[in-house]
Amino acid sequence: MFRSLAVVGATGAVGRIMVELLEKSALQFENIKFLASKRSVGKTLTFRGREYSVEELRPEAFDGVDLAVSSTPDEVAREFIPEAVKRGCVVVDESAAWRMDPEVPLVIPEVNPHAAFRHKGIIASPNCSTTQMVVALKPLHDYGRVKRVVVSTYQAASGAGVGGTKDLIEGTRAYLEDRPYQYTTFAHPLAFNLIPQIGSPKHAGYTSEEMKMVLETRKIMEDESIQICATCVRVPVANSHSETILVETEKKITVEKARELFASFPGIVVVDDLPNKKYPMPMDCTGRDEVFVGRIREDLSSPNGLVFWCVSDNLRKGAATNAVQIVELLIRGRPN
Ligand code: 11C
Repeated sequence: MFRSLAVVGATGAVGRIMVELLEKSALQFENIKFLASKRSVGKTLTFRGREYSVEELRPEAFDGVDLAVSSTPDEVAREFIPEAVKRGCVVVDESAAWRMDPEVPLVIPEVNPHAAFRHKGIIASPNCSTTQMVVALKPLHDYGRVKRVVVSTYQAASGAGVGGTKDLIEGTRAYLEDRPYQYTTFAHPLAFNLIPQIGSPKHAGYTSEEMKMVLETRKIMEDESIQICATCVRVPVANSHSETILVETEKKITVEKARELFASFPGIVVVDDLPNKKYPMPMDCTGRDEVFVGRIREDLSSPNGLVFWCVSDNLRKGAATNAVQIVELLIRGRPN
């Protein structure tokens, strides 16, 4: 039974959306508390008509808390989550700290809900660019078995946090006014530019973000044989990540079949009408909880290849929405 809930990182970009989603949900808790770093202590926030003071994130804050949703930097998650678990709290964690730990399930409720119930105190929510791709791949995999994926991402500034959004806005303004701007979050100007590096160099010339897409996808899909080649690029878009996904399957999937598979999968919206200029775009997907797909077409260069465009709000399904859906799943109970 989960009677009390803590929202960790409640004042951050993802945390605020988690609070908003929890407020709108049907979930009921006897007690709820909002935790954040020392900097935010004393701030107040309103939840279902009541005002709460933000409390400091420290080990004792988890005493008597049954369940927590957490969005913090990785090093904070590494330090505090074991303290929460030690106190009997189950933590749904948005950070990358615990995702690849073999003891920790990595869960997207539409894709691998069963895994959540194998938890030993921590359930991880995937990286935003991984989540939207895996939601889109799942119905194709179930029908035709995915063998290989080539993905290029077009990732929004908000993926790098509030500093990323500020850099994009201030950098754009400075560029238009022909004055210098010192970027604080990005290593290069983002306004009117593209940066083909997200994360740090990780493996064989791939970045940490690209390797997350490879390793997290295999873990969630429970299929180590899926071959994935990812290139992750930061683009001057405020919010919502976009991806071009080329997928090769064992069994051929026609465009009509793919449309049918996508349309009947929970959490996917198909927007695919090229002659009428209709396809998902980051501006239209921001503030939405679903994964949008369009530009669905056969790969003319391989027999069983399918290529499509995929957009999703990285702060929502890529983070807050998925975490709150995991909470709902835990409370609903194991699927049959
Ligand atoms: C970005 N995907 O867009 C990253 C942000 O592992 O949760 C999220 C990093 C993560 O920069």
